[in-house]
Amino acid sequence: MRVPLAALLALALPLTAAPAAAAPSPAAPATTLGSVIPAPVEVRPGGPAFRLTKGTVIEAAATARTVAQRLAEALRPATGYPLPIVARAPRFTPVISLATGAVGARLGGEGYRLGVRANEVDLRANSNAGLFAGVQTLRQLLPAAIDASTPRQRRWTVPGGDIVDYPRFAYRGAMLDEARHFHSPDEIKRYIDEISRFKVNYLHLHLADDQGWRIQIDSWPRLAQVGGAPGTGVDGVGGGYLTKAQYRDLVRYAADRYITIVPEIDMPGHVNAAQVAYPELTCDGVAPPPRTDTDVGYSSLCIGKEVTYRFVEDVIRELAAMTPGPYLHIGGDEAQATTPADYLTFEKRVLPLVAKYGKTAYGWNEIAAAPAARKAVAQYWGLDTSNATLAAAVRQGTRVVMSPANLAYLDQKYNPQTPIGLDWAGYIEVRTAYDWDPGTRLSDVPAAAVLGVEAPLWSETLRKMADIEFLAFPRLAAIAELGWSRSHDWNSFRSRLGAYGPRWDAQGVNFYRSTQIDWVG
Ligand code: IFG
Repeated sequence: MRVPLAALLALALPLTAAPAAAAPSPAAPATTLGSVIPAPVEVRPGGPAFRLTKGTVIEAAATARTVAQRLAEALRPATGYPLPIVARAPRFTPVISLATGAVGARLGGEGYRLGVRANEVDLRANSNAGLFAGVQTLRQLLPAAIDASTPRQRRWTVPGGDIVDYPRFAYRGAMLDEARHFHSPDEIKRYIDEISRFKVNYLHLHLADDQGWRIQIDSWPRLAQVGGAPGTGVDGVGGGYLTKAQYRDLVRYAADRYITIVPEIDMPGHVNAAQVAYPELTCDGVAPPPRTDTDVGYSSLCIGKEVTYRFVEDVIRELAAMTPGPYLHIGGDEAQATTPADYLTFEKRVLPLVAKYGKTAYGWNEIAAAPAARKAVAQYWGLDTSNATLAAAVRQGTRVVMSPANLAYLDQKYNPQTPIGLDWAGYIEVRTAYDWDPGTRLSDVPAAAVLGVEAPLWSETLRKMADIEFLAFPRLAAIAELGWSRSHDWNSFRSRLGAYGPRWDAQGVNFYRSTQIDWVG
């Protein structure tokens, strides 16, 4: 029986015209291209959505493989898809392509270009750090359920269009106080995972204080053995310390997420734990009683004794040897038990020791009084909008990281009803944490001298991971936007934050549902 040609052509056409497995047109994407925290520089929505399917591959050159691994780890649990990482995707295969190359000097080392098409997500950057930043954005463009830890049956769409993005400030930090309460390496790693989503790139660890010493130092072994013993946290809980192996593992874990660790040993004040372990570090040679209360400003190294400087140099040397990052933080705050003249003597001898071991000195803004601080970074934690001593040091070359305690201290309560946290700097709701500019906060410090911003989380009232998360989120997201984005719009931020809530729910993050935000879901 002859089949009319027209009938044959009608049969043949669909087989030849359609590309392989053209996906049915996906439902409207669950997110919009601009709903990203921190806000990207340029967002141009348009074109068809990309749909992640079990056939999707991740294409990455060998040099971008570690970032591709991070992406695969992020997408596999909730999708259950294999998402193989390949050097070259087969033709007509839905692909997420990661590649470094010259994508424009204005993007710098952390910027990226993200293009979303029907069958391809194209992520380009000058370096892997930029690709990693782009991956964090891509994660937020997928439905919130992508952060679930077990497979969900749903469409995984990414809205079509283009994003070009790069940071305002080079230093976008978080700080975790390990001394008042010791948080385990796994808790620190979880915090690293969570802050890396907001393109934070420094994690400052406060490793010693009056209550406890939290890092192994071989040349002074009793520091960790005694200062890190059980019962050395506030209220006698939260003892412990990081071995060098654990510290190095954290440095690597953070680096794999493009976060640099900044260790801090606070001196010449906040040293009671060191003096309990080594009484020779006091002026009278008598060990002070261990302290588990939350007073500050009562301890000081003995500025006139040479053993003090052997101790300081040994600690700096060992910290520098296990810290690839550029900064060593030597504290310098609340040295009420050190005379002003002794403080200057101490900083004059100690600040140059940091440089001797190849690092840039970093300290709380009180160090600005010392002439040697002109090559250092000062972390401003004051409540005021000017600081003459810091401004004078800046004129000599000091650079500044902004951590105003009344705006960026995540250990401050949200409001009087907040069950944990402190309130000496005032209540900090989400909008308070968002509505300021790190570049102009200090009227006598020019924006050009500001390296960036950091959100400290002191741990006097923290006991577990849920406490860290409750105080850190959502305000860390606000500070992270101040560090990364040039745009600043509270209504836009509060809307994007409301849409972010389901992601913290999907991750099991114990965030604070501020009444200032319309939380989705
Ligand atoms: N100030 C102290 C911290 C901590 C903090 C709690 C600085 C630089 C109050 N110093 O902040 O040790 O106790 O909010």
